[in-house]
Amino acid sequence: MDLRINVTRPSMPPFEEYCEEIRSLWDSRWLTNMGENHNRLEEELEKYLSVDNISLTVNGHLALELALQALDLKGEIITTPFTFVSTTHAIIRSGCVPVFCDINTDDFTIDVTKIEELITEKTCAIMPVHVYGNICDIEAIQRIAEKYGLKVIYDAAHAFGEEYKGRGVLGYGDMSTLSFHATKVFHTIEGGAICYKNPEYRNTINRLRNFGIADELCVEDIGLNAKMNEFSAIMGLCNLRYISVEIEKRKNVDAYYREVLGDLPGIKLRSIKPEIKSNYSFFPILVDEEKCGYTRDELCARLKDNNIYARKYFYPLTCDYNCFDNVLSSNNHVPVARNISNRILTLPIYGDMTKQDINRVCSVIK
Ligand code: T4K
Repeated sequence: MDLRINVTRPSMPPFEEYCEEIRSLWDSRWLTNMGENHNRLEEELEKYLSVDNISLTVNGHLALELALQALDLKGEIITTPFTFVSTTHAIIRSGCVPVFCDINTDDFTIDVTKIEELITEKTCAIMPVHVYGNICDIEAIQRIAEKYGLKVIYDAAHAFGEEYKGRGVLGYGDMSTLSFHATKVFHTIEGGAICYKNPEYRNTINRLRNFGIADELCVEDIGLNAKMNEFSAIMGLCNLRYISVEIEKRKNVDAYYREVLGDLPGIKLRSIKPEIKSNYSFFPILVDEEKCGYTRDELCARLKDNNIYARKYFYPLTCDYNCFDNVLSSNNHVPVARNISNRILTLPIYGDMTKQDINRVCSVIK
């Protein structure tokens, strides 16, 4: 049997480089709670991502929860169910109610033409998701948010380093949250961040991620523990040195997949709009059973038989998970999201993926 190919494979800095960087921790014994490397990573990321403010967190999920808490949101939040369950969890765990909007057929992000009909007097925010690094229609979302006085928090877990019309996407909306999980283009093993324009949020977010502690005698908010530790921060500092190379390698993988799969009947590749600079974090395909003679599930199973682990990101839709049975209304009208979710398959993609690996995946599909 050929070696297993997973949907992704974390990039790693050279072993010696990471070891050399963590050596200082044995002297300083400062391992977490906003250490030197944590603060350095915040500074370097602000520069690399061209964002005004960034606060690191222990993961992407808590970045979402902290963003919602820092903005003190109460009420309904318009979002999409075509996402990782974290987005929906964060809204509900923050005491808000997700209202599901349908998505676009071409880029799987929120369909901005359907947002306004979902707005009620209880709506407080929109939480769109830059799915797979496809960028939402940020200009239309901004117009709607301004018209109705709504906050915008982008779940930008997949959108590290992406640009829209030459500008970093993380500068849009009130806040954008990132995931630095091991499976992401840029990772800190586990980690995440909140990016925001308004510097006034900095104290609140940084206090909230540290139990709400203002000083030794004063706990100002009911916060939590969402601090990134020094080992993770150092992994981030090391990975950041190689991020351009990693994205370039992924671009080549993406291009080769397109070359081999481009004309295959029944397999639709997503297009990346010319105004977007992508990070090539996922390689989704849509399977059209009528044209190719097999279903997405059959293809996924066949790949697995060949030791290739593609993933059905995002199936089921988050609104269909049974943990939400008693929490969410069941009459969500999201036909496009449902159709895409039933046909989507994300193929393996990572910087070190060889042409031989890609040929193996494509030959099963063919
Ligand atoms: N919002 C969105 C839109 C998200 O997609 C995510 C996370 C979040 C919010 C929350 O961010 P975090 O709190 O996670 O930072 C994976 C990731 O764990 C998750 O971060 C990611 N999205 C989601 C799309 O994918 P699973 O449950 O599919 O992970 P798992 O363990 O099945 O791993 C996927 C593949 O990666 C495996 O086939 C093998 C490979 N892998 C995985 C790990 C952990 C490795 O090669 N090495 C590893 O260390 O969720």
